Amino acid sequence: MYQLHYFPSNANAAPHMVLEELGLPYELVLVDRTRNAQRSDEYLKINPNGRIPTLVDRELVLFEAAAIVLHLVDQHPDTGLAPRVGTPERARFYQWMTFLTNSLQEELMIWQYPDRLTGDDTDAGDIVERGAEKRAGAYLDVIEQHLEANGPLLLGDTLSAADFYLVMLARWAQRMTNPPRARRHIAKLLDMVTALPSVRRAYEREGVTEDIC
Ligand SMILES: N[C@@H](CCC(=O)N[C@@H](CS)C(=O)NCC(=O)O)C(=O)O
Repeated sequence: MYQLHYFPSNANAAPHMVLEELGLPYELVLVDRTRNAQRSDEYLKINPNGRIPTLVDRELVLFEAAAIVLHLVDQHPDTGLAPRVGTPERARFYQWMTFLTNSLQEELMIWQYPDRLTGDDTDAGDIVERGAEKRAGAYLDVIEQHLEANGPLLLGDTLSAADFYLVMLARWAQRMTNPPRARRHIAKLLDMVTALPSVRRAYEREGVTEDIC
């Protein structure tokens, strides 16, 4: 039985959708951010960054949402949420996973929490509007162009864990001036993926019932 340490709609959402889609047995453990539980001594023992999520898989304790997603799909290679290792399709899967987690996710973190960069006494407005939001928007445009040419999903007609990752990030980005959903092909992907029972169940179990993305 897997244990996923989570807080509603945090970076646990994509691993959670994968657990649901694969039909794996798991237990959710709330890390109560309203009480700063992510910085408690107990939690820091399993995630020294004080960040959510963490997956416990028997002796294996794993942080970083993307690593958790990759571990889950690797453990269940026949379920089709990632192409076979060594194929060009697998390489593209790595490309999109890395782009989402390394580029888009990081930019959205700066957009959401600019004060963490500036400190208290600097106006964070410029960082958000001219910096992070603009760069995140450019990354979303790259995804949109790719989907227009090669969609409807990131790997064409084949659902992969990378699509779940995009759904998670799109929810975070809903308040952008030009949010992900404003792009036609991304909106289509979001509609397709959020219609899946696994995605609905994952968000419902986290207590998220509205505006999935
Ligand atoms: N790169 C990490 C980022 C995780 C992350 O920043 N999680 C946020 C919630 S989405 C968090 O734990 N924030 C709590 C904090 O910063 O104190 C991952 O993907 O797992």
